[in-house]
Amino acid sequence: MQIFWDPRQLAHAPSIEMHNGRIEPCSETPARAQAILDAVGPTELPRDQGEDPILRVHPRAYVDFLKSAHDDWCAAGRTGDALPYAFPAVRRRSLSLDRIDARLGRYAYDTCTPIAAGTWTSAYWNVQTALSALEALETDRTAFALCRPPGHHCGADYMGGYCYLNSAAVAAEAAIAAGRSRVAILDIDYHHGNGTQDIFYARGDVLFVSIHADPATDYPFYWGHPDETGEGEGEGATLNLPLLRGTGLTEFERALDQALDRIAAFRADLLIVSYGADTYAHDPISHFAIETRDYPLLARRIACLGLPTLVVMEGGYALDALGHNVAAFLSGF
Ligand code: OKP
Ligand code: ZN
Repeated sequence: MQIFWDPRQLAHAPSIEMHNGRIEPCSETPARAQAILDAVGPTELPRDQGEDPILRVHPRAYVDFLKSAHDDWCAAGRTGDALPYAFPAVRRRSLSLDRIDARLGRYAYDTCTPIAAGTWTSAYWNVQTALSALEALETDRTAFALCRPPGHHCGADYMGGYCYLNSAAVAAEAAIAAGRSRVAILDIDYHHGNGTQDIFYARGDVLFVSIHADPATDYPFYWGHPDETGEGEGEGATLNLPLLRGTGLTEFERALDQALDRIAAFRADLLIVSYGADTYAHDPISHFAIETRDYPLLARRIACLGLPTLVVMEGGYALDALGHNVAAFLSGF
């Protein structure tokens, strides 16, 4: 299986995030990518397809914000990572404000998502990595995009949950632009992929199915509930399968079978898997009980769909096991 990765994805090296109201070291670090690289073997560089594919998902104003936010933060006399602290939750209207603090709050929904000097560079190459892995499906059945930082929490015009550009969504749109007509996205990160869900919520040609920790107890709380089923043309094209903390292989497989049944019924011509290894039993920020030996079993079930499959990396924070978990998952295809 071809694996795509660009070393410029290491440029994003934030040092802090807010967690439970306290400033803590950021969990989403370059070391994550290094751990995966050490375990999966040789990788290929992506081809640069420019900003056009990104702009099919993310508006120009948001892209420009991401590009300049850290410089604007420094120009305002700040040091370190840029973080938002004020959000337009009340009587939202489209104001165009210059002040960096106002723009950070406008384009974010949480305080876990710092902008450091290399954030744009990494997010940009992380999307190119996904796009090149998608192209590899012209000759191969499966391809892996070692995306980092992750993407599934960010929507069209907001960042959140360590995510800045949504690689799975950009890849889905690129596939449709290249002639695919029905794309299924299966999100099996521990956390609900609220950004991806939001981007395709009203779309009937992109099915979004997610297995994740119940948002009643876990981030991102406000999305990922079973009554979110899509709207308009997209009614019925969103399926959320939340699971309790402590879920292990048996329960996870039961949900996965439900997810795969729905994908088969949708008659997708492409599958994108948003894969998070934070379902791992010993993940430091998550609470499922999947073991390394379980990942090939999950992948094998997914492979049984017989669809061209792009696997995009999302979360996974147990640095000592992350590489083994990713390699184990890929070995099942
Ligand atoms: C991103 B992905 C822990 C804060 C947790 C953010 C979780 C984002 C997960 N210090 N809040 O889905 O793995
Ligand atoms: Zn996650």
